[in-house]
Amino acid sequence: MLRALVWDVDGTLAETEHDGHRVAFNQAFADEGLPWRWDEAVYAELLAITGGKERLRAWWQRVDPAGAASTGVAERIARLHARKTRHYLARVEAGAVGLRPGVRRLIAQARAAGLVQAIATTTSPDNVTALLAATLGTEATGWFACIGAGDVVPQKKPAPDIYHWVLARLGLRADECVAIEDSAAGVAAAQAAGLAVLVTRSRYSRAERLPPVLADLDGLGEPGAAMQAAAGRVAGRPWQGVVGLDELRDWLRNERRN
Ligand code: XBP
Ligand code: MG
Repeated sequence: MLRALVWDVDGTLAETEHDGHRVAFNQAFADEGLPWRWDEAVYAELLAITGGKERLRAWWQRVDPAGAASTGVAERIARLHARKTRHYLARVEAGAVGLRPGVRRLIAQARAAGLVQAIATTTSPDNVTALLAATLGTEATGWFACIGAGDVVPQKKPAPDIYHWVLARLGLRADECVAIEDSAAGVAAAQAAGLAVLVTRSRYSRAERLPPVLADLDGLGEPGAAMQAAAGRVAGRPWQGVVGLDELRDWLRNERRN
């Protein structure tokens, strides 16, 4: 039985990487007088390393291996990342990052149906609460039974740690939950913890190779006058439509039958 939806944040709730994180990293570099600038192509590559501090360290090792090995680097990265977080929060609070189509609808539908909802993300906790408040209202944080974010676990996605952490807090089994993710790292983390995964590919993950998943779509879709169908593959077959709880339950039933 489907009891819970576990949402990823970056790329899934919103196009945060494009609208928020990349810009904020570049603003932090400029503040610190660093000659670094991450364009979209470089950033797409760097997204393979999840977590902002981890991404900064990997970049530093690539462009300045000696500097990256010097003393005080961890503090420098922490300071740079704190700056980046301030810029990111300012962008989110200014309304620069909106929810992807269908996210508001599916969260509301799950709430109305009494499903548990939770968050499993590598991004910093403040980024999550700010995004929820700016897009869904300040009360929205309370709609999630548990928010697993950032450094609460030692290993970020693709490791399953954050999903294990969330499942333990929810007191649910993996087969009672569906994860909603946008990227290969997120899919790997959720599947390694035993969850079925609905993929809504984001701007940066459109061309990623993914293992078989519950559904591999380009979004959730939106019904109504401005109908926006999601498209992709379900059980290996082309699918088009709007993702709601009925669809999710059908797909889970079929997957378990096969
Ligand atoms: C998202 C990330 C995050 C953000 C930055 O991965 O990798 O690190 O890019 O956030 P996922 P912080 O969607 O798989 O969780 O700078 O706060 O770490
Ligand atoms: Mg993501």
